[in-house]
Amino acid sequence: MVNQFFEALWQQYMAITPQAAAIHQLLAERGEQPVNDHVALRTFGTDKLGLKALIPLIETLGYRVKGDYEFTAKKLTAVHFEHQDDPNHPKIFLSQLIIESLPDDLQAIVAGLDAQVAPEKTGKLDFLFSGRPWDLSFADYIQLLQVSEYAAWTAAFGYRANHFTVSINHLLTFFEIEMLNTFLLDQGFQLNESGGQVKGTPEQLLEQSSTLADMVHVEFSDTDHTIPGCFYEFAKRYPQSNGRLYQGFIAASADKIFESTDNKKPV
Ligand code: OOG
Ligand code: NI
Repeated sequence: MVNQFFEALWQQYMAITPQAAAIHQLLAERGEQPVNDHVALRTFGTDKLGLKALIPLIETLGYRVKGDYEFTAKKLTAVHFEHQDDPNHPKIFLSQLIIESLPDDLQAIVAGLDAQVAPEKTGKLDFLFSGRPWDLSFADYIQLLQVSEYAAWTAAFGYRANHFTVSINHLLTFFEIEMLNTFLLDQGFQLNESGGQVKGTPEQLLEQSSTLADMVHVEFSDTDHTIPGCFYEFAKRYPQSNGRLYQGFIAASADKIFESTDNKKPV
């Protein structure tokens, strides 16, 4: 069931993220078999769609919440999950936008999206890879974008992984994150430079980098546009004093990873 869940998310992600297949291919040519460290999903913090509503879905897979995070400037909160029986299953990072912190006009847009979701839909696991469950106009997308890039992305793409993450610990031919970054840049991929190419330090037990999101053609209810979609992340974890690799996330780094979808202007 867990594997099927990640396979569904992966197929959905690959369909709009050509760089993911390209990076996989390049790694495979070096004899690598990438292992996924985690995926991240986004949502609106309403009663129907917020963390409280979605956490139980992920728990049905045997996952448990292991950490919570707050991003004050971006008006987000988040949790991360680890699998209770099998630590080799990828972790899941789930964040939500605090709706009450938005200006009234944007709260009204989000309420309009939320109202389009039948309550019974959010009770099933496949909701998490169902894509966008509402109609959205480009005008509303732009209005959200002016205040919260996260709100605009979530409105446009809905329920899907916004990134998968290559575990550098499992790579055979890359040891340092800088080495992988150089390889990706040489191959023509663009990296998220917010907070520097490498986010986090060995002392924090987690180093991360990410590409900039691929641009995706999206059908809005009024006109079609091409906007930033999903990206790829790379993570290297370090052992804790008990010898086990650190499994959490670093809020200051995550804050910058969010900006991997804030790269290019819609066209
Ligand atoms: C999640 C950003 C945080 C990480 O690895 O720190 C994250 C997002 O962009 O939705 O994935
Ligand atoms: Ni991530």
